[in-house]
Amino acid sequence: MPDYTPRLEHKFSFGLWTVSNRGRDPFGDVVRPALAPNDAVAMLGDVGAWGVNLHDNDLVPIDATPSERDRIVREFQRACTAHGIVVPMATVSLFYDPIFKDGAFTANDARVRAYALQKTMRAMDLGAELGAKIFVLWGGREGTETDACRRPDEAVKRLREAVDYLCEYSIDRAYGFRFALEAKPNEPRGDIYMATTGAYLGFIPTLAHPEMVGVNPEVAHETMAGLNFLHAVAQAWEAGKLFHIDLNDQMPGRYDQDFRFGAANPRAAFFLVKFLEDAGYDGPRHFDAHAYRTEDYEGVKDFARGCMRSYLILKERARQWNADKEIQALVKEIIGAGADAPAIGKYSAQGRDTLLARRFDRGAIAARGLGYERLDQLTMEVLMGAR
Ligand code: GLT
Ligand code: MN
Ligand code: MN
Repeated sequence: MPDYTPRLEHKFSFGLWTVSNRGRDPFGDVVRPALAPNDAVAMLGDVGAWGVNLHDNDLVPIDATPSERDRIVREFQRACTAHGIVVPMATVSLFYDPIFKDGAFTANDARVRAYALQKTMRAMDLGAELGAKIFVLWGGREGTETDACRRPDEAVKRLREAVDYLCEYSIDRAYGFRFALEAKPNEPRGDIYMATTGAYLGFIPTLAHPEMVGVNPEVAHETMAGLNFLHAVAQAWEAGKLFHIDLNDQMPGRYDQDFRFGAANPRAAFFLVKFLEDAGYDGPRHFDAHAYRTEDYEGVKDFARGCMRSYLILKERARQWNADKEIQALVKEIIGAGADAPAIGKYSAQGRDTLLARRFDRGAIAARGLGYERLDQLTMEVLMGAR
């Protein structure tokens, strides 16, 4: 029987806001009592997680005095040490306080934009103090209900100015942060700028320090946009930009569900885990999800354990898939097709002439069945435990 026990080397992390989620939604109030940050850390230690991530105000109230802040941080550090939990990532809430009702870095009021930068710099101070090396920026309110309010290209310019400024701050303070930008198509705004991971991958090369900035794709967000999450992750990975990842689950076309990892689409989750493991991704496996509103804190633990266990089960299934002789023979056949084709490679006059002179038997090539039905069925049988 494979061992599905989470271990530190798996780098499983949870946002403080995930296990402390109290089940409030737009139609109903909280269903669970408040969970203090230090108790959340104890819970994470108990279920076998490796890390905890946080927004500034998940830990320090927005109106805390400097001495209150320092005491809270000290006690939190003590709790992390006591429960063997690290803080790999920090972020900033630029969406909860009413001041951000028109966005933060892209807001029309210059005071809001300046305050957003100040708040983020302080959140970076906090993250650095806790040992975080990744800083996530999720622009939850960087968007619109009406495009009459600003030109969308102006929003892009403001966002660039803000990220450039924050990179300089990280360099100035020698924090060594890598920024991970997180896309979402909509909710809580009618439309959010930078709706997809692909949009951020296009934005990053326009920054002053593109090497410091990558992405934090989230399963639910790409799925809300009706996209294939794995493809976004793979493109980010190939570009060297997969700095962080938010694992959860989501049915397409619904509100932002943030379900337990693997709960809605285990097939997509399988291909994702297989990709991350095959590629050698060694960053945090962060679960940005929360328990059903039906649960008490025992149910929250079931939720957290379930995220990690499903990841490890899918990892084991991926190993089986890679070791399955019938599957591998099929894959070899598929990938080896057309071995006599002229090599493409780098453009040259000789290669050009060979390619232009080649006659292709279109009919014969097209007539060949590819065997993907069999391959997919075998994949599903591995996934369903029938092999
Ligand atoms: C919020 C959001 C998440 C982001 C978090 C980071 S906060 O819960 O729904 O997707 O990753 O700001
Ligand atoms: Mn997220
Ligand atoms: Mn989400």
